[in-house]
Amino acid sequence: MNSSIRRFPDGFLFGAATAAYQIEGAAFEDGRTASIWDAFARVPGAVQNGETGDVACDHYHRYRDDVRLMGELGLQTYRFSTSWARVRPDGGPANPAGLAFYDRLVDELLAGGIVPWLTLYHWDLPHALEETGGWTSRDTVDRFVEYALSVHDALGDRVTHWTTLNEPWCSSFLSYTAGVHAPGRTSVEDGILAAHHLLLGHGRAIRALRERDPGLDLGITLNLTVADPADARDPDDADAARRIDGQFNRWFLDPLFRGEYPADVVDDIRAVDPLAVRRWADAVQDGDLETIATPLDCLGINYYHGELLSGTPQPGAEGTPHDGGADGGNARLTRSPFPAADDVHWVERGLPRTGMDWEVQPEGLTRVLRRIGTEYAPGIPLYVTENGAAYDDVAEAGGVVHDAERAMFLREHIAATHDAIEEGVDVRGYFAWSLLDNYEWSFGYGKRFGIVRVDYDTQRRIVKDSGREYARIIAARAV
Ligand code: PNW
Repeated sequence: MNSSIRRFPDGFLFGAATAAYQIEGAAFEDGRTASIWDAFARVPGAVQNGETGDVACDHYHRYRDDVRLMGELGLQTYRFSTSWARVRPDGGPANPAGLAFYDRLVDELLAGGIVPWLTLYHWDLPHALEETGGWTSRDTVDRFVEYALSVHDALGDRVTHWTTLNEPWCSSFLSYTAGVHAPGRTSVEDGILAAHHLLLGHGRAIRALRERDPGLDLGITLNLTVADPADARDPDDADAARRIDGQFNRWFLDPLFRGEYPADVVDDIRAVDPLAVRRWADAVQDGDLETIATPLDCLGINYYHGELLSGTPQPGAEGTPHDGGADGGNARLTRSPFPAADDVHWVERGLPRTGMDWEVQPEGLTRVLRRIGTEYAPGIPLYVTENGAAYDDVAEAGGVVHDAERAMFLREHIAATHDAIEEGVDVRGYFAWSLLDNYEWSFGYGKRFGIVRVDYDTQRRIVKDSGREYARIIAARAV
C-alpha cells in the first residue's frame, strides 16, 4: 500500500449495505409469515440471548428517516435485500402489501438520488419451504424463480441492479452443515445439496430475469477469502490452504465461471463422506452446470478477513474463524462448515482483530480482487458488496460514538480497493457493511457493524465517527 492520495474514477459508486432480516423488524406485519430465521432464533441456544429479528432496527417503519440519513452521508447507492416471506408468504402467492413496502423504499431512494442495489436472497427462506426440504430440495429452485419474478413485477421498472444470492457459502455450509445459521442442519450431504440448489436457483433466476428484461444488471455476491499456507514449502500447510480455498472460494467460483465443480474438492469430500457425494452427484442433473454458469453482468465480493493455514495443530487454537457463532456462546456448532478439513489448523499471526475475532488484513482484499479480475471474471465489473468490522462501541454523552478503529478499518480497505483499480482490475463500487448496527445472526444484537449506531431501546440513530469519515471520503472521492 502506498501512502499518496488515491482518487476514485468517475462512476465508481460508494454505498452501504444491509439485509432484510437484520434491520426490518415488523416480522409478522402486512401478511409476512415466518422465515427460517424467525424459527431458528426461537430454538433455545441457537442465538445469543435468544434474540430475534422481530423488531430489529424497525426499519420497516423508519425507512424514510433511514433514507434521509443515507442522503446526509452522501451515499450514492444502497444495497438492501427483499424478504421472501414478505413478498410471497410461506413461499405461496405474491403478497401486494409486502411488495408495497419495497415499492415505497425504492421510490424514497430514487427521490433522494440513491441507486437501489437489490439482493433477492439474504438467507431468509420462508419457513414453510424448509418444511418441504428447504434448499436440499430441487423444488425450492422453482419457488425461488417465482419469487424473483414477483419482485421484478413490482420493482423492475425502477431497479436496474439485481443480485440473486448473498454469500451462498453461508446459506449452505454454515446453515446446513455447521448448523450455526438457520435452518441449523448438520450434515455434509445437506450442505452440498443446498449449495447446488442455491447455485441452480441463481442461474435459473438470472435467465428468467434476463429474458424478461435484457437491460438489467445481473449478478451474485460471494464471500471470498485469501487462504495462505503458513509455510508454502511445507506440503501439509500447502494442502491445508488448498482445502480452504477449495471449500470456501472455488466450490462457488468454479461452477459459476467455469461450469464445473473443483475435482480436487469433490475427491476430498468423497474421502470423508462417500454416500453424501454419491447423493449429491445424483442431484446434479444434465444441464445444471450450464445453467449455473450463465454469464453475469457483474460480480459482488464480500471480504472481511483472510486466513493463514497449517497442517500442524496449533497450540491453544480451536475451530475456525468461520464458526459463525460458536465462539460467541453458540452451542450448536456440532461440526465444521468445511466438510473435509479435519487436518486444517488456523495459525495466529498477530494481526489486529475485530470484535468478531476476525483478522484485519486489508491487502487480502486487493489480492482477492486481483485474482477474480484475472483468473475468474476478466471483463466483468466487480463490486465490493460488503466490507466492515464489528467493534464494541460506546455512545458517549452528547450523542457521539468515537469508533476510530472502524474508521481506520474502512479507510484501509477502501485504499486496498483502490490499489486493485490501479493495477487495472475493473472494480466499480464499494459498500460498507453496514449502514446500521443490526441483528448479527447467531450473535443477536451483540455485535455492532454499523457506521450509524442504533439504540435498540429508543431506536435512535447516531452517526458514528466512522460514518462521518466515510462521508468525507465519499465527498472527496478519495482516500
Ligand atoms: C456476512 N463467516 O455474513 C453477511 O452477508 C452479513 O449479513 C453479516 O452481517 C456480515 O457478513 C457480518 O458477519 C458472514 O463465518 C457471516 O465467515 C459469517 C461469515 C462470513 C460472512
